[in-house]
Amino acid sequence: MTVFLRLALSCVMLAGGLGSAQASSTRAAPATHGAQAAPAPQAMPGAQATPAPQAMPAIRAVTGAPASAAHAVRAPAPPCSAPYRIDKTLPNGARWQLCWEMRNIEGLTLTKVVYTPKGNRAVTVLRSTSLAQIHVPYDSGRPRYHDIGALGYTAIALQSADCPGGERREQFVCVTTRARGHAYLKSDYDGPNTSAQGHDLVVFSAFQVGWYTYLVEWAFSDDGSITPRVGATGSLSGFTTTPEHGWPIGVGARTFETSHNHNIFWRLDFDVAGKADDLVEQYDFSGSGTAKRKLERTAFARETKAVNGPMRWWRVVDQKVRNADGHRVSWEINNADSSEYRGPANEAFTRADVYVSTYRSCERLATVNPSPGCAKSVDRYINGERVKDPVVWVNVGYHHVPRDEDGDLMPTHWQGFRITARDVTAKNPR
Ligand SMILES: [Cu+2]
Repeated sequence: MTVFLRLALSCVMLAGGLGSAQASSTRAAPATHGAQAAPAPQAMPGAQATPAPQAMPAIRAVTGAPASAAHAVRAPAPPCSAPYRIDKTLPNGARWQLCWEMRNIEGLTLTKVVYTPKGNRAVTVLRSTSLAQIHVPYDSGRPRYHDIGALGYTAIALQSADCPGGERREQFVCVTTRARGHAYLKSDYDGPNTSAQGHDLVVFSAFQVGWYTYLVEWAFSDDGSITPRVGATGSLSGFTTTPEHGWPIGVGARTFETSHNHNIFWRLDFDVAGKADDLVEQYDFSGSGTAKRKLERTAFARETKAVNGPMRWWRVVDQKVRNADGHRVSWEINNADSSEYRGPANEAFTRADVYVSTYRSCERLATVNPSPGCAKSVDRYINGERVKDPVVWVNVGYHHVPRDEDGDLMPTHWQGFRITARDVTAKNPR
């Protein structure tokens, strides 16, 4: 039954005219590095998106708004039409506003993300965010997939049970709310405890890429934080190898399922408190092995790549807009949960965990970038230019060593990172 469904899916995709790009990403054959063909050009943020001629009927492009509307600090209704507009006030009074669209190449893309803490002004956070690649190299050296080339075409129509408590938008997107545990709890010597439960606005889509189902999700929390993450489920690909590259799956130790990495790249075009004056900074705390720790700040005025390190984090700060305490408004980026995969020399894009480039509309994917006349991978975007409008690329790896429990259906394995409000409000806006 499942085999039939997969074959049917492949047939539908090929009938959609996707040709070699889709054949690569459905894993009909091992993709050679950089071999994926580019689908039709797609509109970029702020422009009118037009459906590609060969688009399947189920995939919709979204009408955008004039670019000038994207950078207002104060936030009226997001400039997108009703099915593509998300405007949610969570139980504690925090409000998130954004637009979504399903792009042929990147898949689910969120734009014009605005946060309004309870009792405070609205503040822009992101001009757009989407996945930029899912690189899947196997421990035996082959295959080495680049699963994003035409992700939008692989979107799965969600059923009611797939979107619990939420609303489905245009079949492919679920918008829902989830409890996230204690927002805070404090005891009081004389009286009852003070506590509250927190909530997330969650926006996700699911994509069928070969045997894998990828859940692509962003959670917008009522404390101003954002958690982008991807869950891989569906089925294992079934590649077998020798014992040093895999793990025995099934009875005895006759077949070894190949271990592999999922190196997922996100592209985040930040507009913190408006488009202007954004700067990316790196923070380190030296003094390991001693009793003290000393704060060290590094400003990324020019395009830079960076690797993870103990206690290291980054932030995108608006150098002019301040909160009521006079502190600059920023969002912090924490990428502490990565396997930090480093590939061979011809996969230089795996050699860093965070890249900061200045905005260029043609720089869309972290590898096999489809834009004509543009560099092909994120490591090549970094060439020392002054960063006027920062785009942050976050690379999060997960090393998947198969286990018996992965036998169908495969339990979802999640990977992602955190973006936290830092000095957006002068105190907890609870
Ligand atoms: Cu896996």
